[in-house]
Amino acid sequence: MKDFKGVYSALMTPFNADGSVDYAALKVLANHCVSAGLTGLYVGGSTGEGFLLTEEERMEVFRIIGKELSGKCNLFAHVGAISTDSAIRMAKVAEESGFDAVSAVAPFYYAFPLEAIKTYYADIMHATSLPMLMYNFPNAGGFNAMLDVVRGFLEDEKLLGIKHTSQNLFELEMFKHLPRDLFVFNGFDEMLVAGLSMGADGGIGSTYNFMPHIILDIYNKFNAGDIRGAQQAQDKANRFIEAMIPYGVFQMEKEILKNLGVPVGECRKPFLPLTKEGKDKAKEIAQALS
Ligand code: MN9
Repeated sequence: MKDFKGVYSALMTPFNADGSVDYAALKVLANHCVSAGLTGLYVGGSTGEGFLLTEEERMEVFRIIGKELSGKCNLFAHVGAISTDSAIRMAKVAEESGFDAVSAVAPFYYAFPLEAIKTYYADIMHATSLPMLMYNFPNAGGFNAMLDVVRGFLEDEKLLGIKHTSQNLFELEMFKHLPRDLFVFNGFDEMLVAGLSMGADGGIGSTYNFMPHIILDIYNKFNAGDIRGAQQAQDKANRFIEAMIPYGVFQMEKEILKNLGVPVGECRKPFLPLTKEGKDKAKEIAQALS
């Protein structure tokens, strides 16, 4: 099994002014993340506005990223959907495009029972040759029992690990200490040092798009045993994140990238456009970063 340890940007999806996906900017942003030294990309997830794209757009994003970067960095394709068949169609495109693994949130909206959710994962995992990184994000889908799902797949070679987007770091540690070595990634950027210290193998995050150097600093210092240094780098990252939250994290990330010379357009509706104060704050953050 390939070593997936490391730090991955939850890649944003750039849009043109008319609202269509800007595939040219997508390539630029992906290369910007990889050339900064990140381990790879997590494509089409929450940050990628995956649920605001059509299935065909999600597939096209995989094709373009695969063609551009397959074999050059680690690539995760988020194929999660309410419909198992839709997730499988996207997983097949991710496989054809050269991705290393698929990932999926639990199906949401209908409050499916645990057995249905386990079957959803089994169906996706066995539809392609790619391993599965289960995406645990209880705040978004309301599903709180990913540990029970994972326990049902401990014998299954296709289970790769978990993307843990939750403040519950006791649970992160429990994923890490199952009787099977799984890759566990920290999902809330503002808690990366804490996640690493509870055993995470790395992180996947949205702010990695615009501050990869600070994230790498946290990760490298932590791994070198410089915990104080890692905390200081985390503190630096967190002052930016704290300033962004009131205006909308994704809208701010896109505006910061624009100010850094990597234009990616705005977020898709129903995300609101950034206010004037948000734009000013984004400019300030970009200046502080350059
Ligand atoms: O993919 C992102 N999760 C969500 C990870 O946006 C739900 C994080 O990177 C957050 O955006 C970030 C700010 O809270 O930690």
